[in-house]
Amino acid sequence: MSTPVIHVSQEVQDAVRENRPVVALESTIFTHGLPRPRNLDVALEAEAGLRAQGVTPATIGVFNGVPTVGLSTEQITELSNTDKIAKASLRDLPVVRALGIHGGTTVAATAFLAHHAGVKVFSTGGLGGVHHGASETFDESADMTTLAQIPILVISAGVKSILDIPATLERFETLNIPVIGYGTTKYPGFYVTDSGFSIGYSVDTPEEAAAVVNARDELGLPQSVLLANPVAADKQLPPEQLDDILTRAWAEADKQGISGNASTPFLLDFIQKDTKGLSLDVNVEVYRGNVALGGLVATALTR
Ligand code: PSU
Ligand code: MN
Repeated sequence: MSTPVIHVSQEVQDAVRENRPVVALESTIFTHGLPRPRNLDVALEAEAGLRAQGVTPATIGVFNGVPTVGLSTEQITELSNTDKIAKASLRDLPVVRALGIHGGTTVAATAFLAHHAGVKVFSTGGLGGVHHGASETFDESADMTTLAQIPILVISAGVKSILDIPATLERFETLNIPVIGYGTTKYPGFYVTDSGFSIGYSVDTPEEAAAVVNARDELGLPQSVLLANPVAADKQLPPEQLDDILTRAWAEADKQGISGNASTPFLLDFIQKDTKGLSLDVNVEVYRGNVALGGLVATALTR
């Protein structure tokens, strides 16, 4: 028997086959998005939270070149402590595979691998999107174009506040990717409850979200459904503070010539330092909420 190129853990295989709820989780959030040692705590807490809901977690990443759906605790621990680990988006998978190295998978790569394993729900923090100045730099996350081709449900708190949000929403429209708010038609702004931009639809229950996913599948449409779950208003970053921080973060990135896939980690790190860790608490809170909602929708989808 040959070893499959993509490794799906036995636990995830069993849960998918038996129609039990599974939620996919990305690894870039703990390999690049969050500082040590909090990154590992957050990754393991997300898994524990899902298990407490009766949901199987499928943390996804690349371990020694093997794209893996359902990393073990030991593997998550090693990835979260690896210096200069690759940030693996979809285009990087063949490279990290061939080189046999570790990689933290972005939303794009995670969605691809989750769908390959038959997992229908994927919870993350913030999606990649259109960066400011993209009309000149062309810096648009492959998350968007990938999600246009992968039929999965992605739960996020919107796109990261560091992005050009209206441009990102326009791209989602062009790419036929539905964006639905959870209990709101105000598009969340990751660190803040309301980005200031509106979206067309909202659902109020996990069952309604599951119904949208089922309708997408019945129609045979190939794209992801995006469920945008806002952080609670009393847990958000003070909105008036955010605008000022973002202006300085962009200016600093410009000054240091940061570009490409280094932009997101740089900007997130700048905001973390500037808010003395407060943005980190919000980031973790946002993620927690999305993981819990993912568990509820995955459960609703099994009924
Ligand atoms: N949200 C966070 N931290 C992160 C990311 C999102 O709070 O590190 C990651 C996700 O994995 C997302 C990626 O897919 O950033 C987007 O990177 P880029 O813009 O280079 O495509
Ligand atoms: Mn980019």
